[in-house]
Amino acid sequence: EHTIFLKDYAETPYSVVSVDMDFKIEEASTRVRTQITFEPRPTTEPGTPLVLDGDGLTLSSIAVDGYPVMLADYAANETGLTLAEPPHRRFVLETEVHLKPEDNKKLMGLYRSGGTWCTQCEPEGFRRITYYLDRPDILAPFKVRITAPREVAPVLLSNGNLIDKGDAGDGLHYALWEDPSPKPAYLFALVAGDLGSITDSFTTMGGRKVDLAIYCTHGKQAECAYAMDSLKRSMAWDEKRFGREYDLDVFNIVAVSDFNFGAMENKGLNIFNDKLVFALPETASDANYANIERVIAHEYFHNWTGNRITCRDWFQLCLKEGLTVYRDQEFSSDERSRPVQRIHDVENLRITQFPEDGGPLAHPPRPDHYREINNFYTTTVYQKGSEVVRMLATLLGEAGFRKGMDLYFERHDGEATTIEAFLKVFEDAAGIDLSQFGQWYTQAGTPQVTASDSYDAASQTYTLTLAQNTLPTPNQPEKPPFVIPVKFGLLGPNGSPMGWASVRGGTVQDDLIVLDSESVTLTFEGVANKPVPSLFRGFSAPIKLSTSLSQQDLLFLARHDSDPFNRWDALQTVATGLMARSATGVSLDAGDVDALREAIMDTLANPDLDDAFKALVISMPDETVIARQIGKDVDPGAVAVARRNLIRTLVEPVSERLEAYYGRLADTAPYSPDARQAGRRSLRNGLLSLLTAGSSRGAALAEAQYKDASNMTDRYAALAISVHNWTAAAPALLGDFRTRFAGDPLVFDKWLMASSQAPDDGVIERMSAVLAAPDFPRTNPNRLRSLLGGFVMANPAQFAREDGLGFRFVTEAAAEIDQVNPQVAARILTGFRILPLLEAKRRASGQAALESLRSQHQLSRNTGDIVDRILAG
Ligand code: BAL
Ligand code: ZN
Repeated sequence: EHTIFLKDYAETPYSVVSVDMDFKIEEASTRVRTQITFEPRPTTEPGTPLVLDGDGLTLSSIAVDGYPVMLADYAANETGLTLAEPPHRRFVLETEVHLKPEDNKKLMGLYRSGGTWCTQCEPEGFRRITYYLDRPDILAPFKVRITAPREVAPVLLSNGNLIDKGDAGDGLHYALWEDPSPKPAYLFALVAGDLGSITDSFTTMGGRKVDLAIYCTHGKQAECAYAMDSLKRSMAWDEKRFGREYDLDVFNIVAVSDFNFGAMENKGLNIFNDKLVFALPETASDANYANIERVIAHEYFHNWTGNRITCRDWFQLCLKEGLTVYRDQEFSSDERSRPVQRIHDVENLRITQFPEDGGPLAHPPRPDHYREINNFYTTTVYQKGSEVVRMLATLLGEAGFRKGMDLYFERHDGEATTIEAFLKVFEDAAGIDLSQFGQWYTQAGTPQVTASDSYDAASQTYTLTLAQNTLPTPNQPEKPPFVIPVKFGLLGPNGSPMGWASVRGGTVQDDLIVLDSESVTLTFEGVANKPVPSLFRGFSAPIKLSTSLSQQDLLFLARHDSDPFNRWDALQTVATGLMARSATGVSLDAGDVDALREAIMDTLANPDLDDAFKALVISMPDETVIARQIGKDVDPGAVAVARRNLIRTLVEPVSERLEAYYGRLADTAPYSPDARQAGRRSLRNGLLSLLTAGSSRGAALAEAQYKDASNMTDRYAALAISVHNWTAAAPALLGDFRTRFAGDPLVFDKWLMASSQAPDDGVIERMSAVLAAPDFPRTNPNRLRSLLGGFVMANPAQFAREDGLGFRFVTEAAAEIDQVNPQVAARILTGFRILPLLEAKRRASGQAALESLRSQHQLSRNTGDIVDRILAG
């Protein structure tokens, strides 16, 4: 099948000067008339054909400069439209097509969600609306006229500013939108429907008043307030932190229920998956609030990093995504707690990206080939892409990084550009060479860094050796060394920072070592006592660290390190190590477990630490992280058991103290989603989780909390904990939750998610029944992802059951979904990337399930690509 290579990039022979679109929306179909002004490039030979993209379009009419084109002079098929010999000058191509949005269940292009007409064009949806040069390096100003029945679609929106509107007779009305900034087609958007809204405004630092609106289903307005608040804070933050001001008079957001992505940054008209807009304390959790804030910010920040400066081609996706994730992480850090945000982001990276990077779907943040670009909206492009930007900021320092960013905005505003151009601004701003650093963008795989050290008391020298190694990934057998920034410190015997007189063997600048060769040995002189090293503070690089630190050293760091991230990480490393050992049949030393318990209890008792941080410290390592630590021949069932057993052993002797603490944290103030209150709730729920897993009274506490909860955070936590531990009350609580919130689709997602996490052997049968129910909304991505995505990614013990039932349940469901929405099906199947990690029998049954999916079904390109890569890996 057709593979696209980065090396084949070439400009189109024609550029687009401007685009005028005219949509006539009717119940049954939508007529799209498009006038595109083209111009041959100076180097284009006369007679060069114009080849436009089109996907599933049927051409009704075609004209050039107002004259119909003869049948012999063009060809239209399933993939596009070719004009054999366009004029060798500026000309206008006019085409007309008719679309059936109602039938569009791929949710790419123009479709209907709950009666509302809406669009999703990134990456290649615009070609499902009209014939076009549908690639990100074609930038043009757009004018869009929408005509629709006033009754069904009183709201008519597109990108940019509204310049005209009025009555169009026959019960119709129209709106004319103009977007003056040249943009790629993937940022096009249109919305038409009967929607409610909330409005507000923001005055930019330059004094311009911007009208803000969030549109939603009638009656949902009150649920949009937090999103609006987040938007205004995002706009202010981008001015303050990056000097970036908004550029249009309006900023509109529309919430829709059927959406493939989380949200989309269309110029001036963001379209959101409603789960990332709607929030009320009774139906949304603290995590939902934090996510809404983050994604509202993310899409807003794209206005500069993505829209004004966009990507030359889709290989450069992380130019906008990695950078924008970095920006949203920084925003959340500034709005909430920086250490807590960092820990969350790293946990997420380890749970999602490390498995991708270490498995058959591994690819660099800037890939060099693809079969299906939709399969590259990955955690590697997004989250690892952000880590790469963060390393740049670490290497350059805050001021140096800002200087480079300023140059980026100045030099590339209005362009479609590349990773190379991005790196060049930092090279120019700081006068450094980033060619080796650039390998982070082009090489896949998580580097393993090994640290070993020794201390010589007689000479008071401390020697630290750091070595890096990266295992081969698909198509990349050799991995030259990366540039790895190592933020570090040395701790003295009483836990305070320790200095040194001089250092030999490599460059150390303040608290930063740059590891840019296979290994480096640093000799620190004038070190008075044997230190404990704290390495990769703040997780200064996306690597896996192995050290020779004893459990005692790690727990020492957990108590004393001045870096909160490493305090957390040290404890997690100890817990992960114990669980991994126990899962592979090693019996644990009681003293080791006692020491871990003591460190946890000391952390909980520490008045200097905030609740959100303590909550992270007591949240035990994810099963995926433990499995990765084991590395091969994993039995996920044994991992789950080992995890549960260790928690039980940790909790039993201290359950009364934990329960008392849990009681003291009961909320007193009315609900607010702020970080402090949310932190308190997460600590309380963390304690509940420990108690339920490890004490006889936990199940009853969870049941009581479920019943008494006054907000979704506490109710859902109690439900999820009960299900995860499959307490006696769990089935009844699931039943209650479903009926209590019947009719709220976003809460139904929570129910699906919780249900899919059940550890008991009945879980697959129950999920099959839910999926097979005639009223299950089988075309809605959120519902499918909650049920199947939740199962595949977060219930490894049942997904990877020895009898293969979990695998087959997922492949059979995916085969059906693939007929309707290939993007969703492909995404769910990425869960099979764990196969190489599993013990032989499970691995074989997972492979068999994929083989049979491939041989028995005509798979979409999306799904075929994922299945082929996993089986080849
Ligand atoms: N551009 C697709 C959705 C997002 O990353 O914002
Ligand atoms: Zn994005």
